[in-house]
Amino acid sequence: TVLTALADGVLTLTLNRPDKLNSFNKDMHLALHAGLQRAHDDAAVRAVLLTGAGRGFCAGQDLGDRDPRNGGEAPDLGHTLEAYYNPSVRLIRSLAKPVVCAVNGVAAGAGANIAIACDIVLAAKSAKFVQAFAKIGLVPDAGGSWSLTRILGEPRAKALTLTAEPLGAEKAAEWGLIWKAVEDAALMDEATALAKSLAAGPTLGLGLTKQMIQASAGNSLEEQLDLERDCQRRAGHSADYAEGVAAFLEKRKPEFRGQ
Ligand code: LHQ
Repeated sequence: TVLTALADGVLTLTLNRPDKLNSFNKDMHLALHAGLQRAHDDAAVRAVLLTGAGRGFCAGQDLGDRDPRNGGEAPDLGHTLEAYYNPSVRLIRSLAKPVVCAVNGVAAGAGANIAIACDIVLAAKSAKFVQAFAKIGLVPDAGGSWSLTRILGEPRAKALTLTAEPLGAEKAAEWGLIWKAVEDAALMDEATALAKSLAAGPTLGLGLTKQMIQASAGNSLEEQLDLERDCQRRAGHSADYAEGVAAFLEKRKPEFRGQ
């Protein structure tokens, strides 16, 4: 349900239930957790590329998987979030390595919000982001109520989630929700090249940079200045810093080893 491939330091995770627009069932959740956990544990992984197989990126929860019309006790969706969606968001945000997301087609419900949780999001121009929850009587999840509000502000976050109106990739880029909208045919090449170049970067410093930017939302300027001091101290002791400066002075390309 998730294809995994490691090349050039990039762990590519491809959501792979294309006939269901890569909507989540339990297997796909567990496979995504395993892939992201590997990215945490394996030093050979220096960047992650998340994408979807077929014409969609991810349509959120597989609505056929736990059809409430089937009777029995209503499933506890709070448990579904705690056991399956929240760990994915936490694994992406806490990973001290860059996560690139290539949104190859529609991203709906939790699928949209998992994309937005990634560090750099590229989307095919034909892709759409749909906060589909209101259409089925649910509320935004997978961190969407937090990230949409922080990125877009209340007016746009509320309009998107209350109306479930699709947001096209180009508008999403214009609004700053994603990094770039690219021609459909160029998406995978561009996203792979970006992930590769990040994987060849100073991984320790990139990981600290990611954590600092994420921490800033809850910090005062004073706290953030302290955090910058502490992180710069760590980066300043890294082999990649020594290499970066040496390469600059020797007018050559640095060879970062991620340490
Ligand atoms: C699907 C799905 C899908 C199954 C398309 N499931 N088959 C958390 C906690 C626990 C439970 C509940 O949820 C959550 C978080 C959530 O993510 S809630 C939001 C769940 N997602 C949605 O409500 C989105 C539902 N899908 C759609 O609105 C549309 O399919 C979108 C806008 C994604 C794409 O529209 P189209 O491009 O027109 O494609 P389509 O609707 O024709 O879908 C293609 C096929 O994929 C189709 O199957 P079929 O056999 O007819 O070809 C759909 O039934 C299937 N599919 N989404 N979530």
